[in-house]
Amino acid sequence: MTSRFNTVLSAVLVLGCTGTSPETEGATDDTLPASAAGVVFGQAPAAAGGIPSVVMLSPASGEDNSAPVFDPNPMIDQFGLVFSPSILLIGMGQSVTFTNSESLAHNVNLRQIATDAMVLNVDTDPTESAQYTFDESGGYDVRCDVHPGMTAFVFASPTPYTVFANLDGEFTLSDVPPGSYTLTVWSTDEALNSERTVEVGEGRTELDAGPVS
Ligand SMILES: [Cu+2]
Repeated sequence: MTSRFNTVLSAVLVLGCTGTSPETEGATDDTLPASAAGVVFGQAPAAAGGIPSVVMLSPASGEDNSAPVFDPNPMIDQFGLVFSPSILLIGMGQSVTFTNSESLAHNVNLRQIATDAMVLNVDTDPTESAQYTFDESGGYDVRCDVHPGMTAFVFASPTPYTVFANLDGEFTLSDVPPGSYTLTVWSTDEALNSERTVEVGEGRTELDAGPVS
């Protein structure tokens, strides 16, 4: 049994060497990065209720997940009777500061969409601010109870490889290291959510991010 195992192992090693030597020769230019990051693009569902789809790539277990793509100090200001920005992408666990830069009394009413739970409801008088830490991933509606027209949207993602699609559903995500990922698409219309395993290569990779049929 042992000798037969060794024979098989040797054959694999020989095949491995034969298969990799041309690539090794081609990679001798040391000006090239060891692993060129890829660009991922494709078509996700169109916006639902004015909220764009969120496209997330979660690295397979053991992969580095520390790419610093989110604003380290995310803020939403209240000025001119609007929240600005009106949509905000953050990393799960980040704190968002809600500021009020005008001489009107506002309020921040934050609702977690998945649970329909109100997680923050504070008055923000002129020059005051409020803060909330998004320990749970997902989408959140932001409203001002004083001014019903004031709305915003926050998405807290568990992975740095995350982007809002445009209103038509088109998305592009840059600087993604090649490898295996779970592609998750989130929409306020739950019927459009999907999850699938994908491979990201060097260069450009087109991914189908539509509903799984
Ligand atoms: Cu207001």
